[in-house]
Amino acid sequence: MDNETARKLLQVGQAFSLPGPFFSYEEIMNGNVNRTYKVNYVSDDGTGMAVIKPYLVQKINSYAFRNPDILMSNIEKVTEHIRTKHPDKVCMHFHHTVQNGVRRSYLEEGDSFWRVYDYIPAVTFNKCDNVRIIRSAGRAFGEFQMALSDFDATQLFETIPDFHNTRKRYETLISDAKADPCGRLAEVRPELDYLLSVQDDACRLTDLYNEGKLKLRVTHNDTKINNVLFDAETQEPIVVIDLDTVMPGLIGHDFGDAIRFAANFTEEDSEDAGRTGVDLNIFWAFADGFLSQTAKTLTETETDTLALSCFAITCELATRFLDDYLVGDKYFKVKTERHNLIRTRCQIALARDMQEKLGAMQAIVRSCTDKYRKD
Ligand code: GN1
Ligand code: MG
Repeated sequence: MDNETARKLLQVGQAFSLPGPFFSYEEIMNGNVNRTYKVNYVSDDGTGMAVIKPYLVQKINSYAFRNPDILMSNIEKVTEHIRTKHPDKVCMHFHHTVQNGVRRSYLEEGDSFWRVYDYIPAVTFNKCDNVRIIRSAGRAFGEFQMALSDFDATQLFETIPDFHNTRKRYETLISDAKADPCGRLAEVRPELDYLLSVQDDACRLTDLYNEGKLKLRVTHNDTKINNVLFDAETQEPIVVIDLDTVMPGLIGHDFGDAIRFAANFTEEDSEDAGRTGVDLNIFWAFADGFLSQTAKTLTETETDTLALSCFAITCELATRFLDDYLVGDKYFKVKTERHNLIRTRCQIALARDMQEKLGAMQAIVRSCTDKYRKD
């Protein structure tokens, strides 16, 4: 295991005083922004018996997250709030290191930074057509939302400013398309034209918020279902992870992003545009789980825009993938040169299908909301 990554992980583990000999690691491929490794140590179980103790070590993408201090401060406050409110539940546990005499939960090295947390044995799902699991994922994100409903949003920093400000995302795309730094614009004209043609609908949530018609809550903002850890045996949710973007936000973005990812017939970077689209069974199951927790707290405008939010967040992500393609793949990890373009096309195919199914999606949201407002 004599390679640069192993040496780096060992060095990070030492800085965080992880006990016992380090013996192996594997990269966890979930996640398009940070790099995540499961590292294995041999440790003493307290009675003198050797046990294998895994940790998660993450290299944070400092192009996306410019300020580790505010990022980790948010996460510590949020996890502390959830731990206090639900002491019986599993919560994320971050390790600390001392750097320049200061105790903190990240290690800074040049322009990159690292953090370490306990590995929680679990399974995750990228694609899943089991409606029971999808309903549980919806419930888990709904519970997460409610766990933070009494959290003082003014304590949180914006880890990525204007993260779900769809208007700003469009402005960035338009200006980068004009500059066309990599000469890729000609190739993406159809995608750009489609996104511009739906701009007002895609930005409706942002506009409603700016007009004071949608409530600011504390939201997760990155609700892919692979951010819910499940118990491998019972298939019940254990904990919601990936708290980097927990910030003040709109509930529709959490609902919409989960649907965008989970209810798509294909993976988010599928080239099979013919198959890409919303699976209404999955949509229904997720909506049912999510609304079982949140329906009673939703305003009328939130309920009315929940289905539209799926379209909005899908278009927003398409603008982000397309923009990243135009500027030369700086933000998202890419496996091939055209990966961001493939992702853009997939999100556009999904958005087109959502336009057709919007009425059905709205009817499902309405019926689940009514159901959970009754009891
Ligand atoms: C990124 O890295 P990951 O998979 O948790 C991105 C999300 C996108 C998602 C698309 C901080 O999430 O906003 O929806 O990729 N996270 C950040 O797969 O930009
Ligand atoms: Mg994430």
